[in-house]
Amino acid sequence: MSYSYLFKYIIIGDTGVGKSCLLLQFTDKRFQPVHDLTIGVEFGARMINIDGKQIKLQIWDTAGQESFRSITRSYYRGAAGALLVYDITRRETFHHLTTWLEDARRHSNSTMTIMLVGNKCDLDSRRAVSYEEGKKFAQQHDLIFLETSAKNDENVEEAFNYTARIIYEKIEKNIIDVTNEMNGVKVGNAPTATTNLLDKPGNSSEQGRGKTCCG
Ligand SMILES: Nc1nc2c(ncn2[C@@H]2O[C@H](COP(=O)(O)OP(=O)(O)OP(=O)(O)O)[C@@H](O)[C@H]2O)c(=O)[nH]1
Ligand SMILES: [Mg+2]
Repeated sequence: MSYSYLFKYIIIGDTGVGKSCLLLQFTDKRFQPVHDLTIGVEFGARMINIDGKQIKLQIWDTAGQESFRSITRSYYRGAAGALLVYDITRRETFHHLTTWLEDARRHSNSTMTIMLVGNKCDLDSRRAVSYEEGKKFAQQHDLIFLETSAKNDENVEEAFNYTARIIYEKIEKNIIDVTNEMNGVKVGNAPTATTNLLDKPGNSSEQGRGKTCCG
C-alpha cells in the first residue's frame, strides 16, 4: 500500500494513563480493561486520509514508568507528532505534565506537534482535573487539546487525526523540512488522490502492532 506521507508519532505520559489503550483503540478498535504494563516501547501503525491523501501513521507507544525514561527519550528525535496523555481521574498525572513537556521539548525537533490528551473522560464521576484546567494548560504551553475515552472510543480518531492535519499543514507551509527524516516525516510514492476507503481500522495491510526493545 503506497502512501503520500509517513508521519512518526510518540505517545508519552505517566504509567496507567491509557497510552496503550488509546493506540489499541485507534489501530484495532478494541479496549483492554487490564493494565498490561508497557515494557520499553511498543509499536502500532495505521493509514488515515487527509485531503484525499493517504498518510501512514507510525506510532511509538512508550512506557510511562520512570525506569524507562531514558529509552523514551531516544524516541523523541525523529517524531513529527506527540500525544502527551494524562488521566483526568488522577491529579498527579496532570501535575507531571510539566516534566513530560520539558523532556519532550528538550529531546525532540523544534517542529514537533504536541497534542495534550486528557484520557478516561468516561469516568466523569471520578474526575479530578476539569476540562477547563486541561484547556488552560494547553493554551499556556501552545498545545492542542482534547479529552478522550479509549474505553468508549470517544475522540480517539480525532486525537490522532487532528495532530496529523496540523503536521500536514506545517508541511504545506514549509514549516517542516521533509528532506530531513529527523523531522519525523517521510515522503511516500503515492502521487495521485485516493479514496478514503482505507481510512478505517482493520482495512489496511499496512496496519499492525508489535513490540520492540525493552532496554
Ligand atoms: N475507564 C477507562 N479506563 C481506561 C481508559 N484508558 C485506559 N484505561 C485503563 O487504564 C489502565 C491503564 O491503561 P494502559 O493503556 O495500559 O496505560 P499506559 O499508559 O499504557 O501505561 P504504561 O504502559 O504503564 O505506561 C488499564 O486498566 C485500562 O483498561 C479509558 O479511557 N477509560
Ligand atoms: Mg502502555
